[in-house]
Amino acid sequence: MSMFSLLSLLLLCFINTSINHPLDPLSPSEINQITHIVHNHYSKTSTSPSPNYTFHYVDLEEPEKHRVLQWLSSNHPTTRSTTSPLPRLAKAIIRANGATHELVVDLTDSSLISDRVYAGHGYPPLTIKEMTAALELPFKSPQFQHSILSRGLNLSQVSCIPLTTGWFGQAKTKRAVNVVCLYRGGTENIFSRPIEGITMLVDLEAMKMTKYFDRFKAPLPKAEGTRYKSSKQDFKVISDFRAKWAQPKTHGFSIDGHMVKWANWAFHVQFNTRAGVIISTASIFDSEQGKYRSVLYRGHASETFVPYMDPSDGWSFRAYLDIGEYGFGRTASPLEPGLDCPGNAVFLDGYATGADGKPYKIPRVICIFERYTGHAAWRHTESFIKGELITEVRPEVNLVVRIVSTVGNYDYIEDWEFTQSGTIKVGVGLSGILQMKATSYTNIDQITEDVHGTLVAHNTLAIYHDHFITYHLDLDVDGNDNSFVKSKMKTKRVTQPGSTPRKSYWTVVQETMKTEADAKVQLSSEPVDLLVINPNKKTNVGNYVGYRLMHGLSATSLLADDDYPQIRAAYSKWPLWVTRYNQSERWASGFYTDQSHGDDGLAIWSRRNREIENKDIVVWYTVGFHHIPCQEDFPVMPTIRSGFQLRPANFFNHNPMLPPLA
Ligand SMILES: *[C@@H]1O[C@H](CO)[C@@H](O)[C@H](O)[C@H]1NC(C)=O
Ligand SMILES: *[C@@H]1O[C@H](CO)[C@@H](O)[C@H](O)[C@H]1NC(C)=O
Ligand SMILES: *[C@@H]1O[C@H](CO)[C@@H](O)[C@H](O)[C@H]1NC(C)=O
Ligand SMILES: [Cu+2]
Repeated sequence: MSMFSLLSLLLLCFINTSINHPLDPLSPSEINQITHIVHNHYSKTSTSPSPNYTFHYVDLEEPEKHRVLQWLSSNHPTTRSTTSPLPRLAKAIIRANGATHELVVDLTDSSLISDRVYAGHGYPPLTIKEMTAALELPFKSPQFQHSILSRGLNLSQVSCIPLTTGWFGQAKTKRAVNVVCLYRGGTENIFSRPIEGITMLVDLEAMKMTKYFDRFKAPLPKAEGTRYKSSKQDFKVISDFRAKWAQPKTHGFSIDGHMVKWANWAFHVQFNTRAGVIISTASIFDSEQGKYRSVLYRGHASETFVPYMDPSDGWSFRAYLDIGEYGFGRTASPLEPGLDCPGNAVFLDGYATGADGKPYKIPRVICIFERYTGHAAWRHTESFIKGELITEVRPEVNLVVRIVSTVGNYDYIEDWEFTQSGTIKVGVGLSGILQMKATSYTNIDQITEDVHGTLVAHNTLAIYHDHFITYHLDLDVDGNDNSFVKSKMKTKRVTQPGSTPRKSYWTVVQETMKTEADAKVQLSSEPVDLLVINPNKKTNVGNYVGYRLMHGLSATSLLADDDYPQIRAAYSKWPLWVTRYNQSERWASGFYTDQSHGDDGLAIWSRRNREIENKDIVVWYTVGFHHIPCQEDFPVMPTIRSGFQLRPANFFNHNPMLPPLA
């Protein structure tokens, strides 16, 4: 046996022995197995030989949290041993004969556990297959052909896009999608050339165009000045950058299956078709206690709400719940090595399920790399010691887990960044192309009405809108039972004159939130420190161990409470909520988001007003942007970033980057 094959054999053994974490995403063979179970079930119960059903959603049905934690404690990253395997279940949402079926299957013995018809409001996400089919319909429509020709346009240059319809108070809804069209004609920037005035409604069950509107004509914005595709000249810059961002060949983290270990951190990374990336069972090694301590049981983007502010025909329905309607994972694209992530990043593939139940791969969908931030992790210069000048600096190197989801025109760059000081920084960058509306205006001097946007180029309005990205943060700070504490800083006046030359100071007034209703927080100008503490654990000097939530841009929705998009995303009026842990409460706008009526979701769950003190709790934080477009956002947007941090606050006895106290 040659050295090479011996090595590859060893490598194979290593791969085979990697632990299957109970939260590992479904593998392609498991997806095939699910499809097989479902197919067997329906071929038994249906008389039709050709199965008439489509897969809209397939996901792991996670084991209960306490069982995952049990598994974790006996399969510790440092001391792995075998325990009895946990059940491996999956959930499939199927549409069959006009009904939504929820199926749960057991992958260990290939059996069907249940098949329940969902009778509530809302629908599962649209399949790529049906969206593609819907976009073919205009080209077969004589009305559409006429509309295009009457605008003097070439049908071969038209691209259409599927836009979810939302819900506007109808008692009964049908699965449908709005189709609007854009023009290429010399540019790849189709979103900058909307063919205004035409909107089509496609019934997705019948796969028929049921409504056709050609309301008005507006000039087609020009192709000039809209291109962003790299030219030969740019290629040199890009390849130079690629070479420079190669970073060292070696890196300081290890990945075993989906478990990542880096510095003092250990966590699980999961690709998910709905959330994009999910970080689970994140714990940090405490060198003083000689053990891993839990921080975050699970964290992921739960929903995004993107309402546009143009109430006119063809635009009023544009208020998207991207994660529930399209999925942050399904819209994620392969990352570019050396450009999206450094050359030495580790790339993970993701697997999704097609409408036909077949698995398909999204290659390089997640990347993991060390970021040399250029900041100091800590430093000090000491010059007040006679005869000595001490300078100690520790450069900051963090670990980043990245995914990019492109939902139509917008690109969301999501980072989960771990620091050696125990912080988890969650960042979201927005780039891509604005949603634009064609107009006859070429200069704002001509405009006397409210056009609901900014004129960013001749004949081109970029409509006002918001981005609310809501995160599900199931913190387990050093254990399950936690409390949410608001610390307010209050200005105090000195009451005893003469005791001090000072007139005022501030002090901290802590308030522990008792119920869910208490824990809806507005982040106004009033300073507030937001803490999740474990009231059952104290540091060496008696402080409760905790993690602090440091917020970034926290804009909240300005729509009226009774406006339909707002009803469906009612939670967006507060940037921060805390709820009692419940395994099925994960999606802020409810599980069935397409055409939802707002009767499921964070705002509804919170109304139960459960107790949250010293309980297993979940924090929901929304990164919010009001977007008033400007000309620099055209033709492609420079990235705008925000996010938040989960930072230890009395979690450790001292700076965790220093060795244990002597
Ligand atoms: C397939 O399902 C659709 C509705 O989802 C129904 O209209 C159609 O009749 C079904 N076809 C067969 C062959 O069962
Ligand atoms: C329409 O576009 C096609 C493909 O680019 C081209 O061959 C054709 O000449 C165009 N027709 C007109 C009328 O511009
Ligand atoms: C968990 O949440 C679901 C959905 O909100 C609800 O139906 C169920 O009653 C909850 N379970 C408990 C134990 O509260
Ligand atoms: Cu925007």
